[in-house]
Amino acid sequence: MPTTQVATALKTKMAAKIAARREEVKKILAEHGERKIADVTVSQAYQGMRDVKCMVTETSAVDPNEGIRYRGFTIPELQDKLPKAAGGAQPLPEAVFLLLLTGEVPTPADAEEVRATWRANETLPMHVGKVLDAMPASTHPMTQLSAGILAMQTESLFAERYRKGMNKNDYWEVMLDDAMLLLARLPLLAAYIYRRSFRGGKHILPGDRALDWAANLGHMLGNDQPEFHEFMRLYLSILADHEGGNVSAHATHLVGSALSDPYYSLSAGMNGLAGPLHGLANQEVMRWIFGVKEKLGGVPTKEQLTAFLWDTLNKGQVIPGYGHGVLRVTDPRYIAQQKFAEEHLPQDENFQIVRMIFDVAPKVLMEHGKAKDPWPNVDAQTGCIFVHYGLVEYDYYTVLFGVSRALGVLASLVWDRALGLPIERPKSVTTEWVRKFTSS
Ligand code: CMX
Repeated sequence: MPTTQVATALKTKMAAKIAARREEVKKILAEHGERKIADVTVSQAYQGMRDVKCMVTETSAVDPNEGIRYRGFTIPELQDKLPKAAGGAQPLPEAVFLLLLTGEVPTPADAEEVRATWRANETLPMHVGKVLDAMPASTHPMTQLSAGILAMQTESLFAERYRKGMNKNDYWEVMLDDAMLLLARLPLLAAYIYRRSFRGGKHILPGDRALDWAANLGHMLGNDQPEFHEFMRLYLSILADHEGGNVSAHATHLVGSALSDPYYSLSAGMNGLAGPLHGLANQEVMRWIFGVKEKLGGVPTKEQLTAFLWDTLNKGQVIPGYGHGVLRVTDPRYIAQQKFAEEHLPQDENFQIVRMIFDVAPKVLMEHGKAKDPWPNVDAQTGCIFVHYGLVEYDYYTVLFGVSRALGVLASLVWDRALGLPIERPKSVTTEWVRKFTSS
């Protein structure tokens, strides 16, 4: 079994932060444990628990009018402050992981240590490929991702240590070991899925040991363009975390609360990400655009696009890439990708269409009058950029979303165990109960 000794300095730093936060939480609970932070209405109970403040996630927070902040930092601030690859302008996902874990902007040396650890531990157990190869190549890539992560559970240090008997104070440290190894393996798994599904099983070995995590994944997908590697760094950085209530984060956290190890927990989170109202929307955006182009035999006009949007709504379907459960503005993650596209692929035909959709879709959604947020979310912009770099198989996009999301949800799992958060068990009620309650 590989080791993660290089994470020793990180663990020492984390141990000090965890000790302080444990004390703080203990004090908060002793002094304010009975104070209310939310009341739950009947409609919230029936309608997705929107806005109910009922869990703690340390790594990030979303403001409806501003968007995501990782440990207090906006997306542009992350792009400005986090260490980058040599000659690059985008943050390194390695640095994002450290920031989410520690709350501190890491030094380039810190990010390099994580990069080297991940690259030194990139091995896919033999049986994982066999599990995937037993499935038809046409199996959806997200099914393969979830199954592949689950198949790797045989490697879980947490499960092994728990079975031998582990002090609960040690949970977080072993979670961190597992998270590091899982993240080291994830690009190999993701690339394996892509190459078996869309490139006839012609796999590409990991690249030069000096490559960073995102660039190496780009390489194993089959693209060595530096510009594509830069996009991979951006993409894998900005989708990592979106506070605790989104389906993938919440599912990972919930399953982890039963002390299921990170492999079980992340696999569960990926099943949630595979839903078309969540992460699968990025494939749906491109599928919708290709559908429009196919029907028209080319690029639509604004009027044609407006008609297609209405047609989608009138058929009782959603406009993929638009709307959000929390946000009420254009998603800053959309804007970050738009800026990248403006710089690197301004003339790209699909990018022009995405722009045109941005011009017309919010008006259509406002007129339609249902969506509380008529603005584009993170998934609206991604597909055209992937297509530009030759990644045309849109069914695959959510796998890359998943690789990124793993950074945030695994950092959160470490903190869940560090703070000793218990098994999650909210109370449900029946409609019968609601009827009695509302008639009293
Ligand atoms: N197209 C059509 N209708 C939409 C819509 C859209 N893009 N967004 C919301 N609506 C509708 C909802 O379906 C709902 O209709 P009903 O009242 O008939 O049920 C109504 O507007 C109110 O919904 P809401 O409160 O504004 O939105 P929710 O919090 O319920 O849902 C989301 C949020 C993201 C699921 C929704 O906006 C949607 O389906 N968007 C399209 C799919 C998408 O892009 N998802 C990706 C989100 C980002 C991510 O997680 O990756």
